[in-house]
Order: sequence, then structure tokens, then C-alpha cells
Amino acid sequence: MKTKVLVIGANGQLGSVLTKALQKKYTLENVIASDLRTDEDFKGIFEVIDATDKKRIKQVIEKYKITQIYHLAAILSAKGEELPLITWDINMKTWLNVLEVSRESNIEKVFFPSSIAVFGAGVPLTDTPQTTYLNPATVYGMSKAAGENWAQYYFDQYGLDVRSIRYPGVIGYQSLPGGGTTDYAVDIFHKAVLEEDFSCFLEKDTSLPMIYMDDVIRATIELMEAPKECIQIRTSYNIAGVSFTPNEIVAEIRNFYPNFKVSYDPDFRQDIAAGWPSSIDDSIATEHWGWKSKYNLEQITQTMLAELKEYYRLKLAM
Ligand code: AKB
Repeated sequence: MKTKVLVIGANGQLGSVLTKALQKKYTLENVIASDLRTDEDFKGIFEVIDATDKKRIKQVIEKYKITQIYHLAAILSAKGEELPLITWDINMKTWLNVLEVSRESNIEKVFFPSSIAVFGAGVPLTDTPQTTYLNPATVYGMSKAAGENWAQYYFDQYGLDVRSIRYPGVIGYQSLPGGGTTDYAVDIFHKAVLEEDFSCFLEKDTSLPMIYMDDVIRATIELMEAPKECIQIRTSYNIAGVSFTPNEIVAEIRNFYPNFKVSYDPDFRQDIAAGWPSSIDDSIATEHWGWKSKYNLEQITQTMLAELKEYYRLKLAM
């Protein structure tokens, strides 16, 4: 059967970049992007979907004969703490809708993004292992941990081919994150390039797992393409990119912008970050489907600064 992909949450930080990568792989006509609102600059097929509306997801699946779904819509960790019940409701309802329509419509493969936010107190926070106690402290983390269990359930009960990754914080120049605890690691590059001061909401020595956009897109597509027998984990796979503290990223940026000024003003996001791993053991993903990251902090810094410099140059010229 011809692959027809539906991306739910296609306007988001990851969704917007992943949609383009999928269009490149499967061609424009075989990728259907969807979100709550259309994006004026979007090129390709777009459908407005509110994923809390199961009927609407099903209509689009039937209209385009969808075979794969990437479900990226969610409220992230920091925003989730401001709206706990709404976050639980939206994150769980959209995911259960996707699982249920996928079962009913015999969808071949479904992708679910989990997060390092599933980890919390009581687990080793350095090189956090694949299989360990999940004790999330945020509503977002709770929804992802529950989502992982539902993924396993649909695989066990209905044979639904659900695949998932526990994403670290994602760093990319193409899009802006929103509502996450790791967002500072994108914002900081924008400030540096604009030659503005940066106020960091985390303490300078808080180390978190991060990953560069190219690596995370490649991981997602590689996981979805891996032969079914390789996928032995149906909750979610740990993957690692690079771990660093605000202090370390500032030092890298100062190699290019020596006068870059940073102050530290930790807020509630510091408490969230303090409960998360500082690094991740992804050896099981490597063993099962060959995962390996490519970008280190130096390469991320160089690429982010060069791309954003060009972006702002073009923007100013317009
Ligand atoms: C967040 O900070 O909430 C996300 C995540 C790590 O899942 N970027």
C-alpha cells in the first residue's frame, strides 16, 4: 500500500520541520499536515484538525487513505504547570483519539513523542537507563508516562504498530519552541545573534539532555522505518544527543560573541529541570535500531549561529 502520512501538530517546533522532511521523503502529495490553524506560508496539503475531535481525525484519514500518523500535538512541561487539568485533558484525549482511530482504521504505523519528562525522583539522573522507575513530577511528564503505557496497551491488545521516542530538549533554528523547560537553549541563540542580553530562567550549572533538530528528525524517521522485529520496546525509547549546562552553552557562544551578556533569574522551570535527568543512556536504541547522534555542542552552536545570522539578515533586508 502507498504510504500516506498524517502529521498532527504540524505547526509546532518539531512538527514544522518533520513535515518538510517527510514531504521530501514521500513527496508533497503523500503528506497531510494538520494543526488547529493553517500557516500562511505552508506549502503542501493542509487540513485543520482539532485532535480532541475524533470524528474530524477520522474524516481526514478516510479522505486521504492515511497509512501512518505522527501525533505531535501536546502542551509541554512549563505551560502544563500553568494549566494542569487542561494539559492532562488535551494531552490524553488527543493521544487516545489517535490510538482509537488508528485501531479502527487499520493504520499501519503510529508515532508518539514521549519525553525525558517521564523521569523524576528516585531514578539515576545521570545516564538514566532505558528501563527504570517512572515518577514524573509535571502534568506533562505524567501525560507522557501514561501515554507510553497506552502505546504498549494498543500494541499488546490490538497489534497496533506504535513507535515512540523520549525526546530530550530540541534545538533548531527553523522554528521556535513554546512552553517547554528546555526552550532557553533555543532562545539564547536568538539573543546572541541579535546582540541582546539574555536572562536565563535556569541556574547556570543545571545540565539537561538536548538534541539538535537534524538528529531528532533522523531518529524519528529511522525509528519509523526500522523493521518491525527490531522494535522491542513499545513504551518509548531513550535517545541522547548532547548534555550541557547554561554555563557551557554561554561559553561556546562567547567564542563567536565575546561580549554576550547573560544573567540568571531562575523561576519555577528550575524546579522542573532539577528533577529531570542530566544525561540519558540510549544504548538500547543503538542496539535495537542503530540509533547514534551526530551533533555535539560545538557543531550545534556553529550551525545555530550561522543559520540565525542569515535568517535575521534576510528579515532585516525585507
Ligand atoms: C519541555 O521542555 O517540556 C520539552 C521536553 C523536554 O519534552 N522540550
